[in-house]
Amino acid sequence: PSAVAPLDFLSVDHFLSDEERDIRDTVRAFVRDRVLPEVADWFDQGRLPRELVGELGKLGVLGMHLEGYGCAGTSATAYGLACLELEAGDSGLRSLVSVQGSLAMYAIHRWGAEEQKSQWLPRMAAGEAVGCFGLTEPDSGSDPGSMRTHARRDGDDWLLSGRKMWITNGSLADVAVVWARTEEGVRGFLVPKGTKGFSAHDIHKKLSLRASTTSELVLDEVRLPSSAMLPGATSLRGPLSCLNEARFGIVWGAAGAARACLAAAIGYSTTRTQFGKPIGGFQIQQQKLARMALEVNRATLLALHLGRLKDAGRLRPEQVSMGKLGNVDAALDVARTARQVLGANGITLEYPVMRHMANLESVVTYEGTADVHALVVGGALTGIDAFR
Ligand code: TGC
Ligand code: FAD
Repeated sequence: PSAVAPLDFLSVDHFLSDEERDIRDTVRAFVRDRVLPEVADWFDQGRLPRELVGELGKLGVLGMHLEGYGCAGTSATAYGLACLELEAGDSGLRSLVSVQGSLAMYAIHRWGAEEQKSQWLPRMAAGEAVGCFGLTEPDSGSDPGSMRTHARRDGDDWLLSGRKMWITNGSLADVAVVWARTEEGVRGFLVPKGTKGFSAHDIHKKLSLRASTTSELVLDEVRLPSSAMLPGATSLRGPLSCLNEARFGIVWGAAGAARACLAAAIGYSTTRTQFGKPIGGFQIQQQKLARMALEVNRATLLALHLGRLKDAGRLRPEQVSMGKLGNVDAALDVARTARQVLGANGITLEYPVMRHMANLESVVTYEGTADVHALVVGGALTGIDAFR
C-alpha cells in the first residue's frame, strides 16, 4: 500500500501547468481509445493506417509547437508531453508526428519562403498533407556531410538526382523535404509527390518500427522550379537544426515507451503467481521494478528539465544529445528488464513490451546513433572533435 502513483513516483505531474496537463490528458485518451486497441495488429501487419494522420491533425499535435499557419503554438514542454503519450502507444506513432512536425514542417517553417509556408503548413498541421524528411542515404548515415544527392541549376530550374534511404513516411508523403549538395552548399528542396523522376519504395522485412512506413526515395533528374528550394538553408546547419527539434521529442518519447513497459511489468508481476505467491512479491522482482521505476522517473525529469530550458530559449544541441543518449538507453534497459519479468508472455504481441523493445532498437539508431550523441557530448566536454 502506497500513496505514490506507481507511474509518476516523483510527482512530476505536480510541476506541469493546467494547460500542459490538459494537452497531456487529451493525447493520452486518444492513445488509449484509438491506438492501444489496434496497435499490436498494425505492428503485426507492418502498417500504420493513413487515416490516422487526419485524426492526429484534428487532435492538434502536428507541428503543435510552431507558431501561425494553423499550428497551435504550444510550449515545447506541451509538445514533449504529447510525444511521451504517443510513444507510450508506439514509437511508430511518435515517429509519424516527429517527422511531420519537427522535421518536415519545421524545415519549411524555419527555412522556407512565405509562399512555401502558406502553401504547405496549414494543410500539414491539419493532417491533410503528409511530409517526409530525406537526409540519410545508402552510403551516408551518421555522416550526412558525405551525401551524394546533388542539385544543379538549369536555367531557372533545378535538376535533383540521388537516393535517400530509411525515410519515415516516404511513400505516404505529399511533399518530401530533400537535402542535396549544390555549388552553393547543402540546400533543401520541396519535392511534391508525383513529380516526374521522383519515386518512393517501401522497405520491408523490418523487425522494428513495424507500425511505421519506411521508404527509399529515388530522384532521377527531377526538374524543380526555383521556388522549390528552401531559401534560408545554405549548409548542413539547415537539416541539423531540424534534427535538434525531433531529438527533443525523442527525449520525451523514450520516457513514454519506458513507462508503458513499467506499467506492463507492474501489472503482470502483481497478478502472475508462482511458488504460491505473486512474482512481484519476490525480492529479486521488486528490485527490477524499483530500478525500472527509477529509470522512468529519471528520464521524465530529464525531459521536463530540457523542456523548461527549451521554453526559456536556453536549450543547447549538446544538451539535447545528452537527453537522447540517456533516455533511449534507459528505455531500452527498462524494456529488456520488463520483457524478462513477463516470462514467456513477454515475447508476444499480447503485451506491449517486446514491441517497444524492438522499436527502441530503431530509436537508438535514428536521429543520431547513441555513439554520435556520446561523441557530441564528449566533444562538448573536452573541446576535442572525435568524429574524424
Ligand atoms: P559540423 O562540421 O559539426 O557542422 C556542420 C554545420 O552544421 C552546424 N551544426 C548544427 N546546427 C544546428 N544544430 C546542430 N545540432 C548542429 N550540429 C552542427 C555547424 O555549426 C555547421 O554549420 P555551418 O553553418 O558553420 O556550416 O558537422 P559534421 O559533419 O562534423 O557532423 C556533425 C554530426 C556528426 C554531429 C552530425 O552530422 C550528426 O548529427 N550526424 C547524425 C545524423 C543524423 O542524426 N541523422 C538523422 C536523420 S533524420 C532521422 O533519423 C529521422 S528518424 C524518424 C523520427 O524522428 O522519428
Ligand atoms: P552508420 O552511420 O553507418 O553507423 C553504423 C555504426 O557505426 C553505428 O553504430 C554508428 O554509431 C557507428 N559510427 C558511425 N560513425 C562513427 C564515428 N565517427 N565514431 C564511432 N562510431 C561511429 N533518416 C532520414 O533522413 N529521415 C528519416 O525519416 C529516417 N527515418 C528512419 C527510420 C528508421 C526506422 C530507421 C532505422 C532509420 C531512419 N533514418 C532516417 C536513418 C537514420 O537517421 C540513420 O540510420 C542513422 O543516422 C544512422 O546511420 P546509418 O544507419 O547509416 O549507420
